Amino acid sequence: MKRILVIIVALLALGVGAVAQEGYVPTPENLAARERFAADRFGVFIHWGLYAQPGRGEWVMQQQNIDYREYARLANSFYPSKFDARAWVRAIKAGGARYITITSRHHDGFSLFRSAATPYNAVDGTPFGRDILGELAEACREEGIRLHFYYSHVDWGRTDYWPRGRSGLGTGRPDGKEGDWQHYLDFINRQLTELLTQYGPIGAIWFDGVWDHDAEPREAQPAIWNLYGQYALIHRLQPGCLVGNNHHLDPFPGEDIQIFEKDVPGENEAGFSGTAGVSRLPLETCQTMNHSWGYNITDRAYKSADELIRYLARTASKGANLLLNIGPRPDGTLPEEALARLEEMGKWLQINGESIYGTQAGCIPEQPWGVTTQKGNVLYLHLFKPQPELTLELPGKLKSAVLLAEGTTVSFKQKKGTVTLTIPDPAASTADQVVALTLR
Ligand code: H79
Repeated sequence: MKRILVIIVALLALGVGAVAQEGYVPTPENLAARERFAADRFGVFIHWGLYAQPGRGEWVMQQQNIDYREYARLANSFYPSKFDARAWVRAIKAGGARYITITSRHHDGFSLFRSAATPYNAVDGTPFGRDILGELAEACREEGIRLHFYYSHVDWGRTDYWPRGRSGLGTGRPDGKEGDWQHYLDFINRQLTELLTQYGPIGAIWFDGVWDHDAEPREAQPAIWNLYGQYALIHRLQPGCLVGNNHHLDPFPGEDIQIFEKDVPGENEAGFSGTAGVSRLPLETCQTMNHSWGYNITDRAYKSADELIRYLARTASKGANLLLNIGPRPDGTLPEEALARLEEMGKWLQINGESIYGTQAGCIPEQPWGVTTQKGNVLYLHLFKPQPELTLELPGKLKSAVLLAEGTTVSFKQKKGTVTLTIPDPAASTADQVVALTLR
């Protein structure tokens, strides 16, 4: 196996695209897009595909060792009669999210969009026959919210995906000579071209799956997957499109954002970010609302709206975006539990958004009472529990302090670098009470 990959790597290294993004210098358009992205702070992730039907999450094919030919029959019953892209986008926008990242194709290999590269797609391969991503792109354009595409490097159903990696070994793909890795890489480029030419401006391409070949070292990954070729293609087609890759490694040249899976940057709470440091790129943390990405019919373990609001503040306090997931049902609707949480987050952001959007990591690291974000000379304290009185060391002299929600003045005493605040109405909001401190 190792020898095969080494040969592939050597062959690919000769390819032109393979080195195109080394020494990558982002264009001015790209840098502007990074700034917009970082200012957005909150996006909604959508995991949707054929796997919504069995309702056991997007890894069901691997977990149940479903043969790919049998799994593909799920396309025959893909008919989400209640799918309404505009309703999704409106709910997500009202929830305060500024962008949507949707699975254009997950590890199961089914494409949610019109693709000439494979008939195994929503338009040509299902009775529904509609271009899900096309409808979503139109609704996003109308509602003024950015659209990002998730794209899987792994494919559990294609015979040209060979050598196989660590996952999807029980799905019936032949482990033999039928494989044609170069053909698979060409297929990826064809699909990326479609995604970047069929749907208007795309905010980001979000790759996932490099870890499938993590038996090979980090240095080998760009050539194995033709990452530099893909990144160059994306940047050529849309210079402002950001490239992110959920490989759990330090970023490679050509990547514009760094992704953390179920992990506030620097904490490695899910254990996926083991060897990755926190780079200077814009950061994004993706997280589930319950325990599943794709629709899971029995997963009722939803985090509360308050917890999610605090998680958003915690990611912002580390200078990162939160990409919060929803797994739509097979009928095309978003689960009520998810809608209710979005609504609560939207209400909170309506009032407290100033302390999240366009902010940077706060100069005071996480404390027992909460976290901080900042913008210019304003420092936002996010109080996670009732805090009648609070003493802090500040980097400058305090000019004024107010409760962001009510606009109520917070009285304070200042002496030599420390300030003591008296919160007039502690825990008016149970989720996160924000105090805005204006410094001189
Ligand atoms: O799309 C969602 C998931 O389906 C996908 N990423 C999110 C956003 C994902 N699921 N799991 N992972 C990513 C992490 C991969 C876990 C692994 Fe392994 C552990 C890869 C290598 C070790 C499982 C066990 C696969 C091979 C061995």
